[in-house]
Amino acid sequence: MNENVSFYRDTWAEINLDAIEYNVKSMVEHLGGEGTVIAVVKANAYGHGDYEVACAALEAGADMLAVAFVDEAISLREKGMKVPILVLGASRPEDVQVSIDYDITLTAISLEWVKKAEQFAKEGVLQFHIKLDTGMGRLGITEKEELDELIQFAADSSSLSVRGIFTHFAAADELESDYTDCQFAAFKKLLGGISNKEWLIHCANSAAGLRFKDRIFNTVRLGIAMYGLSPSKEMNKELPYSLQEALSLHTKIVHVKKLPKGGKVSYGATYTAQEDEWIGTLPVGYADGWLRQLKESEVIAGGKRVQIIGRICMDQCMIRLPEKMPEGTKVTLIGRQAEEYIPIDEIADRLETINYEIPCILSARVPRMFLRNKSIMEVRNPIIQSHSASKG
Ligand code: PMH
Repeated sequence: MNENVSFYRDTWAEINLDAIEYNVKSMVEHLGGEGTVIAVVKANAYGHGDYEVACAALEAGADMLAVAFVDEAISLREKGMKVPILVLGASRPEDVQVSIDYDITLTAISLEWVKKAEQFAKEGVLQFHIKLDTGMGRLGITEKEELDELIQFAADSSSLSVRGIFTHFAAADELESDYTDCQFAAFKKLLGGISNKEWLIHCANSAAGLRFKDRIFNTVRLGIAMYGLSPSKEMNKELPYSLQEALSLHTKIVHVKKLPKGGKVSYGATYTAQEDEWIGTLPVGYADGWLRQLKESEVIAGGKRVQIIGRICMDQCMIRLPEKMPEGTKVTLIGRQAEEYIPIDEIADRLETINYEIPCILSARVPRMFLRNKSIMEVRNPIIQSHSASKG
């Protein structure tokens, strides 16, 4: 490991910032002037690393960021982020003043919320976008009357400023569904009569941005496709440009031993060697997000696919080696090694979930290494609070 790198274990995630840039640029080019890009970097940029991903996305042409919670927006501001940040989730009206202080744009989910928010805006002006619920059934206004009253209330207030209006699609990644058409129609109907040219009007997530570029209004809220993952498996067949997966996960064999025929491995002693076998121990386990259901899944060691055997422990798991391999051999759990490739979708399939969940569940204990031009630009290791730049 590079001696400047600030972590002290042999498990790390690599985030290829060139891939993030490529994915954002591709969307910007795909839209071709039809709209701009808001980079969705909530949940620590879907587990990738919020600040570094945000910088790469902005360099590639995104002009705004979106997160889920005020804490996430403050965290970005504290790291020096200056561009507009939209909080997509429902914020507490009590947190309006801190949001004004940090120049954070909130989401108004109802007239009642706006009235309460105004009471907490003691100094300065709260900027917000209005959320419309057109069929997601999660947050937002459904009735035109409430929307009109909200807009009037904000116009009459010196401490409130509407900056945009948006909705969210529930099924834009489903090729056979016409649900998005219904949501588009409901959105347009609610927008009817709104003519404020300064507002950002937006509805598209990655799936809608990729599929319906002529119907995105002003901007796309780009999440999963920025990380190089397809919004759904079926969309893989119809992508307007190829995506580059940004995250890979690696570890190293820390111990190698010969297990005699009949020998057992891990908790419950559930694995029995069928013959004399070489076993490698990896310093990665379920506390890192490498969940127990991944038992018997494959990883790449020495360029070959090998199998995890026995139960995955909190901090470690074991693999069966085709032959003796040296301790320190690099093992890839997600990504490419030699001719082999384990995409995030493969892990998602194993866990019977969607690709979104996989990078999100990699815990803070896994250091994130940020790469540009294949060399290390920075390492983030929250558990020892280091945020130091180190040139690789
Ligand atoms: N806008 C909102 C309001 C979102 O909640 C999300 C993702 C996005 C945009 C980006 O979507 P994309 O990643 O499909 O491009 N939200 C979620 C969610 O709540 N669960 O999974 C993804």
